[in-house]
Formats: sequence, structure tokens, C-alpha cells
Amino acid sequence: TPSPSETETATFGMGCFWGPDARFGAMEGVVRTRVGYAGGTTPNPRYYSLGDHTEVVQVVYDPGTVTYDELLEDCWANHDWTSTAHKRQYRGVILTHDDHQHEVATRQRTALEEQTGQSAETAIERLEQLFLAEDYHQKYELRSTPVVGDELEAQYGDAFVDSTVVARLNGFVAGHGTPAQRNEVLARLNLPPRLLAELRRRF
Ligand code: MHO
Repeated sequence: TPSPSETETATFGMGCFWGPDARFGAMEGVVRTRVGYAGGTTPNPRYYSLGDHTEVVQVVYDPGTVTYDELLEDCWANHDWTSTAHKRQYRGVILTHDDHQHEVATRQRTALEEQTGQSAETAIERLEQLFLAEDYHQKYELRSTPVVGDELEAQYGDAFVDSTVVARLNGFVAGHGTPAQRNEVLARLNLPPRLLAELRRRF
């Protein structure tokens, strides 16, 4: 795992954040995912008092393994960039962390429009601040997997949200990742056989 100074961070609004949390979590090179609220001005948003914020996933990644370009491609491919969401909560938005990201995102959006002849409604804005979502939204797919979710939450405790392994497992139970990736992660885990068997049934 790279040290934090070697990692970079990307933030995307792609509709309900449960899906992209799992999708990015399964990606090679992604070391952490978190879901939260951003892109608005309302102080201290919560799920039931979002104000003008949007659901986003924030991805910490190793740029030596996966590039911002590649994460962006995944973003375009997995949200509806052709229409304006009926609620700001679910709008498509790329929240950039620096000039480089801003340029790459803008360039990709222009290319997409030229290639398809459609106009892209997804916004590209500077990230101001991410407000972490409530625990029950973090790694939602894994958390809501019977037996496994509760046991892993208990085992990882406070480390659950930020764990790379938990991010992978969250992706795997949602159907992402290859058999080779799943085997590799499971082989590294020191899980009780019963829990391992239970996970195996879900992949
Ligand atoms: N309540 C919706 C979306 C949840 S997402 C965290 C659903 O059940 O799909 O906005």
C-alpha cells in the first residue's frame, strides 16, 4: 500500500453514492473510498438535511496503478451525463482537487460531446469540502450483506470505513472485480472459516 503522500484523491457525484462506492472500491489501485456530501453551500449537511449538496464518492488512489483519466472514464460510463437530475442530490458532478484534474475532466467532457454529438450536463467544479456521510451509508453493499456485514463491522470497528480490504469486499459483494482479484484478497485475509465461506457464497 502506498503512503498517503504518494496517493491522490478524486471526487465524483454519480447519482446515489452506494453504487460508485462499490464500483471504485473493487478497482485495482484504489486504496480508500468514502461517501459524503459536497458541491453545495449548506453548513453541516446530513442525509435528511442535504440542502444544496450532492451525494458524492471520494476515492483515494495510487496514481502509479490507476490514473485520474481511468477513474474519469469509469465515472462517465456509470452515470447519466446526458440529462439533468431531477434532484440536486443526484446530479452528475466532477469535483476537482487541482488544476490538472480540472483540465483532464474538461478535456474529456469536450471529447465526449464531440464524439457523441450530445451535450454533457455533468458539471465540473472545484471541490470545496467533503462532509462525510453517516456510517450506515459507508460501504453500504457490504454492510447490508447478511451475517458478513455485521461481523466485518465488528471485526474492523473504526477502521471499517477507511480499510482497503473492506472497500474491495464491498465491491465484490456488489458483483465487481474478477475471480483472480477476489481470490487474491480472500487469501490475504485472516478470517474465520465460517465467515470466509459466507463471503464466498456472495461472490
Ligand atoms: N433511497 C434510495 C437512494 C438511496 S441513496 C443513498 C434507494 O433506496 O435507492 O440516495
